[in-house]
Amino acid sequence: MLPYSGRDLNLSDKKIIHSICFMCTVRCPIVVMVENNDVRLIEGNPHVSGIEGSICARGAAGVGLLNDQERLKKPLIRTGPRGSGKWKEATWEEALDYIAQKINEIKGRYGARSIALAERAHLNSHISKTFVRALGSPNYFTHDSCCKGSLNTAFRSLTGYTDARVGVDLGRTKHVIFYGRNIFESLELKQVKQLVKAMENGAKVTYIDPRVTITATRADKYLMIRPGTDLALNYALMHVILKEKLYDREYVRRWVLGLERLRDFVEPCTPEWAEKETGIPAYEIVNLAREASEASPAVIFHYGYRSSNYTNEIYFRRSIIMLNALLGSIETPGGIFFKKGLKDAGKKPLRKLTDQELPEVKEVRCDGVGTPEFPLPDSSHGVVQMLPEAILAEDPYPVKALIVWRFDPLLSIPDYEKNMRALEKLDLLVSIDIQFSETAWYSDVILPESIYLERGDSIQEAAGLKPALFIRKPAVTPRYDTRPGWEIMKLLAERLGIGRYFPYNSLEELWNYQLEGTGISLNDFAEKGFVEVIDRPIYWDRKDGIKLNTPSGKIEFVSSLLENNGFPSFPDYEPVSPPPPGHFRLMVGRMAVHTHVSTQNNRYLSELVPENVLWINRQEAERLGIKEGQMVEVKSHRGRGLIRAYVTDLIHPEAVFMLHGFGRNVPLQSRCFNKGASDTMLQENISDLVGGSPALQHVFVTVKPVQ
Ligand SMILES: Nc1nc2c(c(=O)[nH]1)N[C@H]1C(S)=C(S)[C@@H](COP(=O)(O)OP(=O)(O)OC[C@H]3O[C@@H](n4cnc5c(=O)[nH]c(N)nc54)[C@H](O)[C@@H]3O)O[C@H]1N2
Ligand SMILES: Nc1nc2c(c(=O)[nH]1)N[C@H]1C(S)=C(S)[C@@H](COP(=O)(O)OP(=O)(O)OC[C@H]3O[C@@H](n4cnc5c(=O)[nH]c(N)nc54)[C@H](O)[C@@H]3O)O[C@H]1N2
Ligand code: SF4
Ligand SMILES: [Mo]
Repeated sequence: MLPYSGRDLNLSDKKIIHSICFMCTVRCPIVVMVENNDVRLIEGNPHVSGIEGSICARGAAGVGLLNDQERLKKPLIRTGPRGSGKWKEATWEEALDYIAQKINEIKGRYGARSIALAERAHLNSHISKTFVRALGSPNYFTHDSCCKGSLNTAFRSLTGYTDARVGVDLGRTKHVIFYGRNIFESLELKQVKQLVKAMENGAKVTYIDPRVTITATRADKYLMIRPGTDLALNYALMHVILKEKLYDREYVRRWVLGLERLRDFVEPCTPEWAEKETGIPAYEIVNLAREASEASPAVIFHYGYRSSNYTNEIYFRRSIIMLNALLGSIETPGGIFFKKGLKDAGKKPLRKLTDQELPEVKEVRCDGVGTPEFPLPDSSHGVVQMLPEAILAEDPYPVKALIVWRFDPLLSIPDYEKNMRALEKLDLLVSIDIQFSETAWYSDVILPESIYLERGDSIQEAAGLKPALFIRKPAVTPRYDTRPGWEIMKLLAERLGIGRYFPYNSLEELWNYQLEGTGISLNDFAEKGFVEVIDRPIYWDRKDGIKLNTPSGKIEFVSSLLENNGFPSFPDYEPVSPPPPGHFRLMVGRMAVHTHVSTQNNRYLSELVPENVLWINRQEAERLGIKEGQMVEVKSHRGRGLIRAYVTDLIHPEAVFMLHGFGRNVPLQSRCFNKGASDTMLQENISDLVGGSPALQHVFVTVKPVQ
């Protein structure tokens, strides 16, 4: 008997396909049950340890995407003004020829550097990177900066590795401290399951957030913090840990550079000082430091996922990683670990198109990353929220063509109005999407990609304690005139004279290209949909074998990356300013049944959560005469929105909160059109200029009842 819960489905012509979910980027392994070329059920891959059949609501709702009449069905070329919704249906040849001709014109006039591509990093990113390099442009962008750019830089400044190289061993932890890492709503399925297991085994959870989230309600200890003051809390925790000698002296002596500088720096940061800043009682701070150290080294100060809240984000994220280092929890079971790839398991890594010899691109990036003014953000991702600024200012040069692939910059870069002005300056805007994103709606050409259930993608090398390979396979044939992205890129490249960098003619050829020399073949995926390359976790020896990638070979509290580029390792603490009278800080986030800006029009998910609401503290609401469920106007100096109030005691009085992704303007997305308000319309495009993330929660708003 098959171990699938769908086994009892009475399917004639039954097929079970192992694949990878793409309702969000977490990429959980799934099985898709197919009957007569239609998807009947999707569930988690039961063979994968830590997943064991689980799927989240969004993963199951992938079924709703497949036969959706509001999907993109054919290539479209715009015929009316931007946003007028006037399109001409085109063949693939017409649409691709049109784009190639425009790109060639723009290249001739402004140079290859004026062509940019922005995408949500995905399994085919080695293909899009190759495309941009082969064209001769430096301007390849991912979403990374908007999500976790400052965390990436923080990790590089301490360990020499990006955050992508790091994981948390929640399953074996004894105590985990989350700072607004709302793990039970902003999901990573495997991690949620690991955490639940650890909690059943007695692990403690401390949750810190100005808002009582679902994760807060599951925690052993919830601490309501004043928005934007977590750094003060961490400095006080370090103060207590150092003063009471709670740190792991042997580990710190071997692996940490700069303890004395830290000690001097946090000396004045007493728990009483932090209490005034954060609103968390001093005794709670002392207790937390002591309890965390009792659990060490199986303790995790969770460094977060989205790290794009405030302008000092890099220093906050650094402080979290330093707390782990002080308690010796880096590279240990139940703590934080460095992910190992195929190479660490003694195998040859997957081959990427970017391994080819590609033309060297010497131009500076249009976002300034890599120049002395903006040296630290990761140039392999760029800083995408600087793109609208660069387009508008034509500084350092004009950017005239933008291709977006699986990314919606209009909604995912703060300040909608400014983004719109930037897009209007482009001579060519192309969206590769599966539905009318907000950006697609204003594009010149829309290329419809087949959805993940209809297509395969490049094989995934999943690094971890036990590296493994996963594969996304088509489960059904495409419903409409759509194509997979890897094919779209190749077809476009051929028209631009760079086809030779895409040496595949089919999905199988692409897969075999990747697998070459690894000793692994496509057949190895047949039974379970993945290939394990090792059966035991790989840890580096904590006594002497941690391969840190910093110049000193240590965890650099005093950071050569920062200081060699003119930034301090320990800048003076600057308090975030409280909102001016009559204003609130606008906080944003996600919840369990929606993905960013992708799922608001999904037929099942839009039924579950059709709009967003504005969380507002009860006393503040009463003062403003706002009643539960009433429509309110939220206004910032950048824009406004109308939304229903959710009046509650469960949020700090300085803040209001809304889900990201609502307040949509595309009429052809009828299930979410005009529902709720958009955070992007209210936010200001301000960044952490050291780490690279936008400060999405920098903005203050007013709230008033409507009518
Ligand atoms: N204002 C504001 N901005 C934010 C955030 C916020 O909270 N507020 N959050 C930030 C964070 S953490 C992140 S990660 C980013 C995410 O930013 P985005 O990547 O822009 O958001 P997503 O919703 O993940 O996906 C964007 C687009 O991908 C399309 N898509 C989905 N599946 C496919 C597919 O298979 N193929 C193709 N071609 N397209 C597909 C969707 O239809 C959607 O239009 O946004 C960041 N920006
Ligand atoms: N269901 C679902 N799951 C997802 C995603 C999704 O779209 N949907 N997206 C994935 C992605 S790309 C990301 S980046 C992650 C995001 O995962 P998280 O970073 O865990 O989640 P967010 O929803 O962005 O929520 C941020 C939380 O921070 C709190 N917060 C705001 N200000 C402060 C502050 O000053 N201090 C503290 N301590 N807390 C504060 C907010 O109240 C909110 O609860 O989720 C991932 N998982
Ligand atoms: S968390 Fe949910 S939506 Fe995201 S990949 Fe996993 S099952 Fe799919
Ligand atoms: Mo994210």
